[in-house]
Amino acid sequence: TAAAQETASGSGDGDKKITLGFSQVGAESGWRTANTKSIQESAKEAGFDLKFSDAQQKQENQIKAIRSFIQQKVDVIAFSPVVESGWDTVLKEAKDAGIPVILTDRAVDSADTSLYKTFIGSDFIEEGKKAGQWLVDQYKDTQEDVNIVELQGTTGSAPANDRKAGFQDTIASNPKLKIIASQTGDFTRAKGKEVMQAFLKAHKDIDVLYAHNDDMALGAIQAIEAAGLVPGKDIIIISVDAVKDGMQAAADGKINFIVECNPLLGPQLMEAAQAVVAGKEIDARIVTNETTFTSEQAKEALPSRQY
Ligand code: GZL
Repeated sequence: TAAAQETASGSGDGDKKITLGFSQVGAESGWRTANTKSIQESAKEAGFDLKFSDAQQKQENQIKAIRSFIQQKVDVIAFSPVVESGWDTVLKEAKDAGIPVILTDRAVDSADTSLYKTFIGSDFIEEGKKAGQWLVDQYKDTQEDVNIVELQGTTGSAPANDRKAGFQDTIASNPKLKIIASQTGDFTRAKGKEVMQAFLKAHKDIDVLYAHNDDMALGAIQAIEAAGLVPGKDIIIISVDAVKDGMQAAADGKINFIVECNPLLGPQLMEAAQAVVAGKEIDARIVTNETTFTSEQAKEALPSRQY
């Protein structure tokens, strides 16, 4: 592999430059932009040769990129799988080529966990539960039904599946909390706005929006305001990510509660890559640290946010 060859950099002390092939989902959201920046900056700092590919949210492009990394005999492959299923064949090809694979951000549903060394990312079920618990607490004394609409992330993706499951399981403790409509906004502002417009046309009595990411929530806010309603007041909004634009909307009272999803996975990825190339054992699961913000807390935290 590339690590076996002396580096052309003439470093002289024989240390081998690690070549990392990374396949990114796309550039669909503020979260993704921050995640890409973290990976590119961390690779540079670690002195890696980074081969980076953007799949424009298409699984076939990620599979093509992984096959190309195998052809180039990179030392280690990492990727954020756009959807959970359909990876076993290409991951087996990487394993047969003796190239370790690291999952970041999103997980795969392969039964064979020997196909990758570790998964570095958030616990999305936990994120859904945090969102649901805040809503349960807000409405614990309600006598009326609370009508909720949900903007789901990319269909088939781990964050969409798990944020939905975690939220649903948690609000089930109060049967007055009802999800009256749920549809994918594909994690983008444009789609979030479009689907929220449709929700507003179909339902005159929406009390709460649960958006699986800030970009869809921000798109939905445009639709809510265009309908003459006040986001954060007429419709309570819960979102996930806590990227700068989302935190600004929260500080402005347009989003009422944000569950943080930390995109800064670069340093942990480089550390894990170094370890697997050196043949060291690493934890099979590395969970990212993250918290939650009310509007007040968002206002306080905003000045120190990195992304
Ligand atoms: C979550 C990540 C999701 C973000 C979205 O780890 O996969 O994808 O929540 C992004 O903003 O598009």
